[in-house]
Amino acid sequence: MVEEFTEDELRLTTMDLWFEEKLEPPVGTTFRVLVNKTIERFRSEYQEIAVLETEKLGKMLILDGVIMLSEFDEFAYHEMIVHVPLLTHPNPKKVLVIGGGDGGSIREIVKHKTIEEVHLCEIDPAVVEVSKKHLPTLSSGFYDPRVKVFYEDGAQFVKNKKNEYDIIIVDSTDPVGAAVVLFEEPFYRDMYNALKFDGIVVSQCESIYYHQILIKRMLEFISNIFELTGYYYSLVPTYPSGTIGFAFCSKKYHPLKDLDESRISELGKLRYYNPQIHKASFCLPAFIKEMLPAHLLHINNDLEI
Ligand code: SPD
Repeated sequence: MVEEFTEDELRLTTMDLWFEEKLEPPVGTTFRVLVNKTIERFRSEYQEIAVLETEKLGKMLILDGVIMLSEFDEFAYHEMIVHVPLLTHPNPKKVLVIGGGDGGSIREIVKHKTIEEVHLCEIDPAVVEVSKKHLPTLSSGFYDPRVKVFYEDGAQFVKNKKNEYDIIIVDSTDPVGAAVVLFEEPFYRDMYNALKFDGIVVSQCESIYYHQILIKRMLEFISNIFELTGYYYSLVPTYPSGTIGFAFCSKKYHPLKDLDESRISELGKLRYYNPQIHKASFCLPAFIKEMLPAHLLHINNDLEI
């Protein structure tokens, strides 16, 4: 928390705000929202962090000018990145989250009664601090006694872990700067080794509209490492293109065949996830199935609904 912004810079964000997120050149996307108040804006050791109070979308967390979440639709991201793998695994006890310093994924994980231990490895302590201070609906899970937070580089953290986790969730930013390694093959090999014999990784894997090259490259190396691979997505309007997807990487369990619907009742009221959306989220549009060879999508190819 070192760099303060001038009055002029702050004024820019107090009336209304246009975000322009740079995607694969030459595409950018612009998102407009009326901002009532800039609650925080500062530069941490790793990035510029902003928390805004908006007119229609609740509070928003912005890292380096990229929307991480809005209170309006974050449930559609966090419920899907968490409950799809946790209800596929028959008995998830120990989960690691890489990134996810806002706490949204942790909040969903601790709803599961089977969970004994949750590790969160976040590189930037300032994200956790800001969330605890200003985003209580996301950060509530940090106070659960099963949760332990590590402030380390996620890629280095998993290198030292062997046969330890039932599930790893990669709740990352986009592949820029320190997060680039989280989209590379060595990290997935290390996560494979950090999992128990029947473990699952689910990772943030961008937009089927804007990131097809990235998705194809990742599924190619993931399918050489994991026994079962697939791709599913959620609808999150404040992200570019309104969708965001996840790579499902599993040693044993299949999200369409091993889903345990009986445990959903223990999660309380959810806003996006249900068993139908769990299965339907693996249905891919024709243009994506054409772009991704069938052998990269073991899971999606087994879809029968
Ligand atoms: N394009 C932004 C993607 C951000 C995904 N991660 C968000 C973190 C929320 N816990």
